[in-house]
Amino acid sequence: MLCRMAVPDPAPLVATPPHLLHFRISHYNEKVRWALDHKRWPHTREALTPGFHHVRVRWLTGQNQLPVLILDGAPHVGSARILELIEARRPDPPLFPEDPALRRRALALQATFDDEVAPAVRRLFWSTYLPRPAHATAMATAGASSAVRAAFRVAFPLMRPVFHWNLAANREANDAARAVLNRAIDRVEAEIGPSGYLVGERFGVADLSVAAVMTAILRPPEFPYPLPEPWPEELVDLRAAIAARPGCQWVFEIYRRHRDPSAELPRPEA
Ligand SMILES: N[C@@H](CCC(=O)N[C@@H](CS)C(=O)NCC(=O)O)C(=O)O
Repeated sequence: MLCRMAVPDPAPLVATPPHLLHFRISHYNEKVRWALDHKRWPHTREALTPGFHHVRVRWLTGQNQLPVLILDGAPHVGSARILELIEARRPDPPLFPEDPALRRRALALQATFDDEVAPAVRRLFWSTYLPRPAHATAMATAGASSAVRAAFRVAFPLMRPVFHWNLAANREANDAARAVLNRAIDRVEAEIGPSGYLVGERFGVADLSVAAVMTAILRPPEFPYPLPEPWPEELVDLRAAIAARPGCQWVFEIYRRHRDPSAELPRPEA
């Protein structure tokens, strides 16, 4: 008699690529894009519009912030956590130092720039746009459809108080943010080692995180989503006032040498 054995379904041969929900302009989002690109990990991206993203992101993750990386159907939030996941799933080329002491230093630098510097530079960046509806619309909706651009322009006066509140953007806070920016540049200058990197002998998570956070103001030419022209005058002045400092020149150099080309896949037509 012929026995029929139950044969399990074969595992799918092609895994679904990671899917990134992101804001094009954002430094936290740039950390994740850069890590995916550095690992040559093909992925899809979906750019959302600040202010219009809430329903989708809250429904998906229970919180409001991007980046969100969807891996095997599960959404992950927090750029530092996402970088860890990317490293675990795609170890080569490594971004995290193997040596535990170097790894701790690299992660501590990342945490300082994520938690203290990134909110301050974001406040400075947005403060130059909030008084200018046309500039803000062009910046926030770059790459979006004309319907989204028109809706943002109409909704901007209503959303502006929310942006102000979310960013805590006022004169005193902006002065404090400027001081944070100057201290951040001092810190970069103090941390650059003889290798030219912040931690150890090779490019890694500290360099990527610090340089990505500083793009909020520095906007190196290799940043994958250039700001629409013209920029607000205050942003031009702010960048010009710091760009020649060695810490900022280091950011430009890291971008020139290490900002890998995009590993984004074309998205299938909806
Ligand atoms: N700690 C988070 C911060 C992410 C974050 O602040 N994202 C901002 C964009 S720069 C955001 O999504 N803001 C929208 C909101 O708060 O509604 C990370 O590292 O990913």
